[in-house]
Amino acid sequence: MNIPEILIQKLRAARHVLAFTGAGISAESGLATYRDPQTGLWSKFLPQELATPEAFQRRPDMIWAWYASRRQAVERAEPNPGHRALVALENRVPRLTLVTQNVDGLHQRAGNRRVIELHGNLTRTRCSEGAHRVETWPATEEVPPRCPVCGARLRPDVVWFGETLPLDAWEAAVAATQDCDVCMAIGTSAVVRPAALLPELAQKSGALLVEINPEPTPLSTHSDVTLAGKAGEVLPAVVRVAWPA
Ligand code: BJW
Repeated sequence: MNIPEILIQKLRAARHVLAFTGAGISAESGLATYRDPQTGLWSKFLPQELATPEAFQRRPDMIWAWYASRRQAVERAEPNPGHRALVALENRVPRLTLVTQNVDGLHQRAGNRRVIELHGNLTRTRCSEGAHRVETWPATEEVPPRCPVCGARLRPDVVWFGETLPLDAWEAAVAATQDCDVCMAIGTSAVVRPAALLPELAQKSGALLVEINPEPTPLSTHSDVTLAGKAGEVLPAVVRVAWPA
């Protein structure tokens, strides 16, 4: 893999790198992306029937069960070389901000210390009314179980379509776009807003915009560097070339 010299030089000199990740980085851990043809979740299921608050109102039992099966897949999955390369990067640069759209927690399990989750985390549960997180609840036959505090239904702690992103996470992500020297968009189709705006915001603030993805996306035409390949192969190569052992 040819890693352009401009990227190597910018990474070595960077004070602050923003890594913005999507489902593609976890594909090599065996987790389905959303929009890849044939294998993506949204090629098999309709998002409006599974990932909206209205769908949860209509069929809370079905949606709870769907997320329970995805939680099992996430718990069986392991971080891959792409996740681990971002840990190595965090140890090399003065500051790494890792902003993820992923809900699988694999960056944290790989060892990244500070991860900003824009779309929540499906291993966590929260109350559907009060928004407070819930760790445990009394055993019950009811699906979904009820919040032990207020009795409302429990739901996965993820952001569905039409819901707003957690404000603190969004503000921290936008702040990083204004300060970073290099922004790497990794394994995202860059179509879900407002998250997809972040790489362009970073580029407008002067950062070098780098895309890592085997397929073209709306970002590809205006990225400064495009590395067409799998995150689990490209990211370790970038770190290896920038900081040879
Ligand atoms: C590899 C690889 C390998 C493969 N290595 N790469 C403006 C215009 C139009 C619509 C909107 C708009 N503003 C807002 C909207 C509505 C909506 C939206 O964006 N819709 C568009 C899709 C049309 N946005 C929202 O509703 C958001 N909320 C919001 O805007 O609030 C304000 C508001 C409130 C009320 C009314 C109106 C506005 C919320 C978005 C929530 C997204 N939630 C999900 C589900 C999470 C829970 C769950 O998992 O079930 O988040 S959807 C799904 O998409 C998930 C992801 O985080 C997100 C992004 O997907 P991602 O990560 O990019 O994955 P893919 O599959 O799309 O791409 C994978 C990529 O990897 C591909 O490119 C592959 O090539 C690549 N790849 N293998 C590297 N090995």
